[in-house]
Amino acid sequence: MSVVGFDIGNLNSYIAIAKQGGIEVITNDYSLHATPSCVAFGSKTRSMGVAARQAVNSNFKSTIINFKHLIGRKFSDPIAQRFIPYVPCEVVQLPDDEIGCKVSYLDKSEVFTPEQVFAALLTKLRTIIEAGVPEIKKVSDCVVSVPYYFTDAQRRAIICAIETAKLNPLRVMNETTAIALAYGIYKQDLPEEGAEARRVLFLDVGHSCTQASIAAFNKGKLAMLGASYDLGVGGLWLDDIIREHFRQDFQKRFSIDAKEAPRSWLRLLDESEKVKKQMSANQTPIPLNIECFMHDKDVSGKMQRAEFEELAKPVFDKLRALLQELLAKTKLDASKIDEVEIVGGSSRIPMVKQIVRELFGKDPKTTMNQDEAVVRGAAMQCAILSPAFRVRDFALKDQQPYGIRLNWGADSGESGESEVFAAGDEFPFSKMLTLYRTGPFALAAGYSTPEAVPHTGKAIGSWQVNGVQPEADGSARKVKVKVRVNPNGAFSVCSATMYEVQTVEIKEEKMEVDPAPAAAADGAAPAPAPAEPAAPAADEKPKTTTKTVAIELPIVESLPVHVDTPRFTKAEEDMQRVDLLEKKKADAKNAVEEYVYEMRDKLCDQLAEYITEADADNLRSQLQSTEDWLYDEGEDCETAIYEQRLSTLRALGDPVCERHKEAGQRTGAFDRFDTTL
Ligand code: ATP
Ligand code: MG
Ligand code: K
Repeated sequence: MSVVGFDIGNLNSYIAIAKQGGIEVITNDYSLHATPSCVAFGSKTRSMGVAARQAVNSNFKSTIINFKHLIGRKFSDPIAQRFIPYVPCEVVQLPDDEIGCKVSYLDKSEVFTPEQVFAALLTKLRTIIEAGVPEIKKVSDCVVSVPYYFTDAQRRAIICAIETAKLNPLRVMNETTAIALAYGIYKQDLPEEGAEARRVLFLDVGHSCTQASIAAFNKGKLAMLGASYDLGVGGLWLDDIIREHFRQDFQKRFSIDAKEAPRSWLRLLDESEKVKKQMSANQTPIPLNIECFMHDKDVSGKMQRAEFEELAKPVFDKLRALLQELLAKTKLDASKIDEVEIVGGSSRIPMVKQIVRELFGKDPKTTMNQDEAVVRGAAMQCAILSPAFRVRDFALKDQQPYGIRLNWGADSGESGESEVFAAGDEFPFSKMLTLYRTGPFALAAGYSTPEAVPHTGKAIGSWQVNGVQPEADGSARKVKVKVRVNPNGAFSVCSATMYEVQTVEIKEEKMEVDPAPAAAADGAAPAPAPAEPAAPAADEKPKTTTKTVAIELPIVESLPVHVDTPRFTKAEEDMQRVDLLEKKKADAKNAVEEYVYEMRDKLCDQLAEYITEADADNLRSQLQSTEDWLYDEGEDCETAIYEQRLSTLRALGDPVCERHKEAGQRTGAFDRFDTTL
């Protein structure tokens, strides 16, 4: 059983697992905690994470980064459009305005949706765990975090991606809430229940976005009080500002426009990021040098913190504004905030700390691991939900980012509309709604304040409720509709119940008939035939009464999200098969290579006295020809051919090794014999 948390950042992803001793953030195949959120396709296989990101320059057109905000969005969505220029491969508009990442894979042009790309990255993360954590053979149960402002469509698209990667999402959790949970669960000094809560503001300054939230803590519980965000504040936008500065600088000094060459343009963004990071620790000018940048020209430049802060002022102003917005939203004065904890890679920037000091009159705290706070919270949530773990009780009250309105048309009764959930309402939560209808009807859900939702999809979905019939006299019938925001933050109409009043004969004088629907005596859900008029008995008139029977109505759901999980799953399986075959081949080739080098060394050394000169010459020449072959036609062969090569060499070499080993064992035996004497 796996208890895993994933934080898929726009730049870097993190994995944490729960162990009996606590939460552990694990390292990847390159011994790093951060795995770049990068997926690349190639002519033989695909690669994800570090390998994919390192090879971006040579595989530019088939590499995907910055895709987090493309998931669950339409191509024409302004936010999708804002991120598309930062995706190296071509991003195309598919039918229905869907987004496609066009790459070359297995020497064919292929298009993958952002959900598929996300699934590929998750597949990589799961392999990292399965290959690196001995006690986890197979990852299934997990919690994946998302920005708190993600809409219904985005959350559903993320779930599709998780399922495509054959993982079981115990929950899709808000990043803000994950940070608060990671903060609160181990704190021993939280105010007692009933005492004034400790209010902590968490500021997560990431790569693509910044989120701020306030949570109230008491012993054993936390409640989210509010959150704000800005998709224009983050490391990427700062890198972009630095890059633009160097672009103009290079135009003047080197007469080149870096924007004209996509590879150079991306390289300059990466170099700008390096300069930015160094400026966080130094006030002195930071040099930038790139050899062979464009048109064979070397370029150089420099930047200093003060200059950067001036250029990036618009971004820092937005950071101030989002913090002020949060205080206004929660109606809390800065003095009411007990602590400000800063996390996220960009919280290392001195100006971020300065802004916190300026607004809150105190130093920000950095007691949490800046890079791991989100993933630790996600893994902790998974532990709480998993039957495999006993976690101390900790109650968590999360908030919905948007109000949700439900409306119904005039087709079978009066039309109407109601705000079923308000922004800031607690979730998960269910509510009941009573309608009077004469026939089937449709319900449509959308956001109460569409302008506050950073998504072009303002419709959440529609639900057709069938099976409604009018009362015998043609009047409308009472229908109760249950609506719910589930633990993943997704809305749905989850049930509709019609009530039918039936006349029934009283068989036993004393029997009480409970008219409450939930207590319907027979407990049968399907509609029984309307009670027939009671047949008059021979001597006395039978007594009748009425009872209400609850009838579950069939609902047809239609959502604006077009994710084809079965098709994605099939494609993902096929790609995994190719990856696996390719890996086997690479392993087989490696084995041949290793054997060649190992035997060559040993022949000059420990094996020399166990082989005749002539045999050694023969083996050496076989090793040489195999090595030549590996660099020539053996560069890329079927697995079986490598295996064949290896066994040919082994037929010559292994007996020598065997003789050497036996000799060693003989001496070993004597040694032991000697010491026991
Ligand atoms: P997001 O939260 O937007 O999805 P993410 O979680 O991948 O993205 P983080 O890992 O929190 O983002 O932060 C990455 C950003 O932090 C990058 O832009 C990186 O350049 C920046 N960063 C990391 N270290 C420093 C530093 N020392 N100084 C300035 N910026 C830094
Ligand atoms: Mg992040
Ligand atoms: K548990």
